[in-house]
Amino acid sequence: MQRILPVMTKMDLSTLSQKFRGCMLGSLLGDCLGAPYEGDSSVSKAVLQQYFDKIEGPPFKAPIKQYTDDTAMTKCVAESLIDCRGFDPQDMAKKFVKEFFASPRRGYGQNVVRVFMKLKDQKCEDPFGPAKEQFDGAGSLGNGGAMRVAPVALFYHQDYPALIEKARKSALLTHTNKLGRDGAILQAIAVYQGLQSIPSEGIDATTFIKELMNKMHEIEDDDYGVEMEECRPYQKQLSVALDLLDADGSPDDINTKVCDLLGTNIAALYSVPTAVFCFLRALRPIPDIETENPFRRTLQYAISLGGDTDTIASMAGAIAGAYYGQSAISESLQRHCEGHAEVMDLADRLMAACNKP
Ligand code: F2R
Ligand code: MG
Ligand code: MG
Repeated sequence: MQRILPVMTKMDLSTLSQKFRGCMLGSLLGDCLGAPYEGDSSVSKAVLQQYFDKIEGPPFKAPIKQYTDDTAMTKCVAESLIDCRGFDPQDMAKKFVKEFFASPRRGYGQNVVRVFMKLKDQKCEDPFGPAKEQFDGAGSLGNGGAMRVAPVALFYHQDYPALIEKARKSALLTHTNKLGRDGAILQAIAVYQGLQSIPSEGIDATTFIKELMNKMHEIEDDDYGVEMEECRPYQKQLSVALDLLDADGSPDDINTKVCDLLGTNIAALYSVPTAVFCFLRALRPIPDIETENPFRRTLQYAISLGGDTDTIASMAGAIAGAYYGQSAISESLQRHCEGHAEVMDLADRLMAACNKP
């Protein structure tokens, strides 16, 4: 495979720490700030502008925005990687179950709850078993594996083959359908690429997507064992994203195409490439989104598309945070999100754990 991005040179620890925190906070903020709009068909850019301005403005004291299943599960993934110094399926499954039964009203996917119940009944003896039975054996194609995968990408950022393998296995605890599982792998690779890239050097959006397509080519061809166009759904969606980044037309027309072609729903295939697109589109100004801050622009744009707003903003936020680092994330936005201090602490412990010999 031809490499487009330079191979990661060793980053100094303070930059890496900023990026770990940025990624975890980005994931949290996208979830908390996007959750109030989840399920809306579209969200007015003017309303969102006010919403973000108020939350970011120092005089405004709003109630804390609650996180949802996206963060509840991301925290479990991070805790498990830290406690076990790597991926341990049984431990991770136990943490999912404990978290769900302690706090079940976090807006979990309707069907994944059945996996937690079965896991609880069998005390996580066979952590991969219950997920295989979902949807009459077809497995879930939802974005639940992707929405929580960021800590895996952080933990294994020095070992790309392990990153892919552990992203796949962590998804299989709940999502065995190829689309659900490969969506998690794509999101993990996008976070990895964000982490590798240096903001002062900039990102070329085309290069970023082509690199993702190259990497997904290996994953998808491996899945199907044949070289067929229709067997590369994620590569196809990424090429749509590439076209949309350069598309001519009014902002409304382009947004309609983004929603129609890339999608904003709960399926991984119609939300993970959308999150990647949001991150890349927000590298430059977007009409009707008034902020100089490209991290905030990423979240505001992702939420404006409507649909699965918490999850798409959370995934886009994780990629953006891994790229820009914590210093790009307004403290006021952070303070308005439930669990921000805890998530930052998890980022620090995750980094310490993965750097231990
Ligand atoms: N559940 C939600 N949002 C619903 C509204 C929440 C509301 N705000 C509230 O508070 O009550 N959001 C969360 O769910 C998504 C992640 O879901 P996950 O973990 O993938 O769950 P699941 O159950 O496996 O799949 C979700 C749905 O996708 C459809 N589906 C999946 N696989 C399918 C298959 N093979 N065939 C047919 N349909 C399939 C089903 O409708 C599943 O219920 C995130 O958005 C998170 O925020
Ligand atoms: Mg959610
Ligand atoms: Mg959601």
